[in-house]
Amino acid sequence: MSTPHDAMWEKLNLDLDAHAGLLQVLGKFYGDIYMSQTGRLKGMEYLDFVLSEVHGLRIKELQDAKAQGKKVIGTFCVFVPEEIVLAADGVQVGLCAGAEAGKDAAEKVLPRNTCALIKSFVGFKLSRLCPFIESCDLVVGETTCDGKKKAYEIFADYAPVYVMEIPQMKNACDRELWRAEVLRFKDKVEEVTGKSIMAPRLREAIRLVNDRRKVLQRLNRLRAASPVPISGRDALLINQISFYDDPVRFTEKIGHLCDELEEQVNSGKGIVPKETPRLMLSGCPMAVPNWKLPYVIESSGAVIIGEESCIGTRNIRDLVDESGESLDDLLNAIVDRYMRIDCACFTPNMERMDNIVSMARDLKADGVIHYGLSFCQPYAIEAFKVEKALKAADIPMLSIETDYSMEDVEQLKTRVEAFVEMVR
Ligand code: BJ8
Repeated sequence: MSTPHDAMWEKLNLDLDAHAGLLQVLGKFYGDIYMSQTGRLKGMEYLDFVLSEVHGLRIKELQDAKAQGKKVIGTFCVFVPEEIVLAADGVQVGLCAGAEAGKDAAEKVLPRNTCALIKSFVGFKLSRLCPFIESCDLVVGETTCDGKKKAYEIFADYAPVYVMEIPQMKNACDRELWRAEVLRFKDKVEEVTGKSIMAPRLREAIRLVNDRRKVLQRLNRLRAASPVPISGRDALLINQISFYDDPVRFTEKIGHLCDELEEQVNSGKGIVPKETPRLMLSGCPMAVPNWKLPYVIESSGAVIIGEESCIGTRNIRDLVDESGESLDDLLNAIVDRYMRIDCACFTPNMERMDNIVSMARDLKADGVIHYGLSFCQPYAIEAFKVEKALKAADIPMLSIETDYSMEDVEQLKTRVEAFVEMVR
């Protein structure tokens, strides 16, 4: 069936048949997981619309921006400072992919035992399925885990790739390395966009990204209420869309949604009964359309009340200091804020343990489900320390490793149901 966006997708060199198949599967999946929920907030209609047009109207907006001379910069990691891209009048989009489509193509150039997230973005590119990747003037990788680091070498044969070096420790010399990388990135962004980054624009960009973080912080605070006012699936979707949508519009829409949520909380209304077990997710990021585990959890009699992940709290916990006068002050504030990210790629990474325990307590979680993508060593190994920290705080944890396939859904359901019964 043809759509109004076919000509645009053809121009972007997508494989139209395979892409139509992907959209069809995605639509069905979304219907089953999202539209089957009852009592959703009115504000979620905006998110439903954005998702339905994620490859359509949003891509058209990117093409329009490009026609006006703006550059589109794609990223895979929350370490890439969006403030710098926005200050150079660019548009930043998240490229992490959460679907299996393209897996066969990816496995021709990557080992099979590579994490699903990496296979997904490589597969999307090789199979010409992602209009975001095809819209990018620059794709920014980073040296976080070994899998990603080496995959970018392969990805670079197909797209304009630039890689940022991320320190693995947090000593003074690591901060220096990171500062040098932020400055090198600024130079690269200036080269690609043809714009010089000045203090006033950078301050404005810092405020804009902070405002988006603040509205998501507000959403998280509202989720601490009992009964829980919004499903974990909907909250995850909001976080996922924050990586694609126009930041100003997104912040405004989520602000309205939070107003609605606040009314629900004040009137004691919830999406589920008060006694429903409250679970927190922790671990690897869940990129669109990776909704499998949240669906399994919320159809097993529990509700998700927070995500300790990069598509969740890790991306919004810390703000950049806006008070700097000079360009140097502002860049240093960016360096310091991003150095606080507690990704499992760091060693040691004790602040993550502290953050998980305090988040679980603040949200009054009855238990934590640690989610690791199969073959992700940083998170799989760190799961043992997370369990120990939670045990000391008397919070039960279930560790799950899975990928994007649907083969293990029944098995996951059995394990999650048993855990829900245990914490109930
Ligand atoms: S800051 S979590 S977004 S690196 S799941 S590809 S770690 S093998 S995604 Fe991440 Fe940045 Fe860290 Fe966040 Fe590797 Fe693990 Fe795969 Fe991963």
